[in-house]
Amino acid sequence: MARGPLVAPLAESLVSPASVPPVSVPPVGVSPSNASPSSVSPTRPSAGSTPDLFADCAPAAPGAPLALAPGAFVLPRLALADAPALLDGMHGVLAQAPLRHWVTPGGLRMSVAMSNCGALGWVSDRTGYRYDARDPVTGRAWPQMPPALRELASRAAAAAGYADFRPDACLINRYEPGARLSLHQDRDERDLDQPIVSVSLGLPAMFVFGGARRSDPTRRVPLCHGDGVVWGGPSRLFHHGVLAVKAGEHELTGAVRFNLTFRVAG
Ligand code: MD3
Ligand code: FE
Repeated sequence: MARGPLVAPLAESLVSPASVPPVSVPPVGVSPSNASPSSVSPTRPSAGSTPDLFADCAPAAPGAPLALAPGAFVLPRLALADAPALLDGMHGVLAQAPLRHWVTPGGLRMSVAMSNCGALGWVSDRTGYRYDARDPVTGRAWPQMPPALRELASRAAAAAGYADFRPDACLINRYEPGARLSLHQDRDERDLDQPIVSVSLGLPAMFVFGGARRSDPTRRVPLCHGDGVVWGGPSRLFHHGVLAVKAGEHELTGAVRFNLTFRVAG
């Protein structure tokens, strides 16, 4: 992914391709893929307010898919029942490929700690961002993607209309309190017609979601423990980020938030 600079540029410089192919399979069981943002639900108006993320996350059961933007669907609490198995699988990966703070090409240490599983992993250093078959820290191939993770990703993609999602990369992000991800696009994957699936676990976070241009207006969407999101079609290249995670305690993850993103990278 081509992460944006940690300090936003003064002028708009990034513009996505003029046309992004629409998703090839229309989402089933959800609003039309061109649903307007107003079909997004019950996020409270965030401008000027101090959202209580824990209150936003109160419904502790899976809910109907919400159209977030063209091609983007939130799957509320999709992974709730599978969360313990997902965390088990993730911790197995982290025992082989420990979390680390990458350095950006600009020389800044990322506040989010990362690792990967699957054939390819997202890495960053002073030379740039890339997908790599090896973990630069251990020199070994990334651990295999645990079946529980792969299956959840495929179930999420299917729920948003993508029938044969076969990710070859899973990026593991760990947010300690204060960690954040500045506005960026994910565009280092080879086939941008393939969606990205994300699963959030543990502490809640406020996700920031913009548009094709860095200067487009943004909206805030709380992401809760167990939430799945699928980003495809026109929204695949939309700018997005995560506000600083607030301190808290989650019964399964303790004082941190994890986010898993599943990608077809190679
Ligand atoms: C929208 N991670 O790893 S997941 C990332 O919560 C990343 O850790 C965030 O952004 C996190 O690159 C957000 C949601 C997400 C992932 C990929 C996207 C949203 C996206 C790609 C395109 C558009
Ligand atoms: Fe991203």
